[in-house]
Amino acid sequence: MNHYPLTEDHIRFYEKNGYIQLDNVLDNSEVEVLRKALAQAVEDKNKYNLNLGPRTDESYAKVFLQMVNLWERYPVLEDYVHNVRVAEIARRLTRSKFVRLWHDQALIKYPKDSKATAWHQDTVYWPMNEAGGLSCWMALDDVTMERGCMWFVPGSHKLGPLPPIDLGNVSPDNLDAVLPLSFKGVKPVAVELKPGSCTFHNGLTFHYAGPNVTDIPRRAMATIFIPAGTTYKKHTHIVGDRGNLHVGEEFHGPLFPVLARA
Ligand SMILES: O=C(O)CCC(=O)C(=O)O
Repeated sequence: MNHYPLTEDHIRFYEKNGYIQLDNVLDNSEVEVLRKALAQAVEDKNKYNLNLGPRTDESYAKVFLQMVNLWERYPVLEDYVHNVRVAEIARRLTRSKFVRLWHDQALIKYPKDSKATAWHQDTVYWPMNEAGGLSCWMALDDVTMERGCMWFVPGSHKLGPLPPIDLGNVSPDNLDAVLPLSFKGVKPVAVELKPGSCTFHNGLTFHYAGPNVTDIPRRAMATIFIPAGTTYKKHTHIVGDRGNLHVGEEFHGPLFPVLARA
């Protein structure tokens, strides 16, 4: 497996802005494998109750189809979470000895009756004492603004954790409602991606995705990584309370495998 040519400048950009765009991380054949696996998961979603949307809130279903921990069911997606080229980027961006998997998720924003993903930080929904977790959001389609690309507020990870937002019940575009005054002048950045290109974002960085107003679905496969030293805190989360961890204990065990190590 050849490593992605990540430079010290990339790492510094990530540290300063809380996100980074990296192009051509996967090639066409790797993207095609993921598309096929997602198509299978979509077909299986009722059989295995994979879609988190209806389980949380009806309005959520228009935001996206969200299927988590697919790596446990589909060997091809297990291979993908272990893709060292991707995981090694996460390890180096966090300057960590190793990174573990927190969970994966397929995020498919269907066209037409589509809602935006509201501005939010991720970390505030996660059962962890430390910040530092980050997501790789891999585009499997041409993801333009019209198709619901991701937007980030540069530097907003430096705000630290703010009170969580009720994602089903907010006006999704209202960035002013979620950012403190000190950030009012900071312009969000839209990141359009080609298939196989991705963003990595810090779990504290405010991000958003617009509705999909095109005719085809927007498919993304996200992997969430946690750096060495991340410890467990009791907190309700969509993936459930997994791994029998004690409060304050470092994440470990087969549900949170190490994916890259220095
Ligand atoms: O895919 C989206 O619309 C939003 C994804 C997101 O919030 C995330 O990956 O943290």
